[in-house]
Amino acid sequence: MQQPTSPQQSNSEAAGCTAVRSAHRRALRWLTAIGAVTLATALLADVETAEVEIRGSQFIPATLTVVPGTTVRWTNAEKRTSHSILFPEEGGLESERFFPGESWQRRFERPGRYRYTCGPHPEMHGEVIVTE
Ligand SMILES: [Cu+2]
Repeated sequence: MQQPTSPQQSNSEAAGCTAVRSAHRRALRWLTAIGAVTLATALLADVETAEVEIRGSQFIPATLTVVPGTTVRWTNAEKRTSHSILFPEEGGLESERFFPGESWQRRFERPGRYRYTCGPHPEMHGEVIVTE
């Protein structure tokens, strides 16, 4: 076995330095990837969920326009009144009654106009418009 000569030592120091640099590059790639995933998740969350608040026996906003694939979430922001979401034009599809602080959601896949009301309060009206 030969002892390493001094040029070889210098090579291995250079290799060590390269290893540190590539570790930094790997870490940077990871951070970039994590950042991209976080950003994409935030953007998707914005695109995919739309909120309607129920307050004072009104749907706010009463008309909501969304893109296909959006989930609409209705949240009951009343003090003590329960409500439901009823779609009379779809065979009376209706949510359960939900109470203050609770919510109900439905995903809309197909373009169209979805008028709805509230089971116990037929004077309440709202609509979801799903664009093409
Ligand atoms: Cu109601």
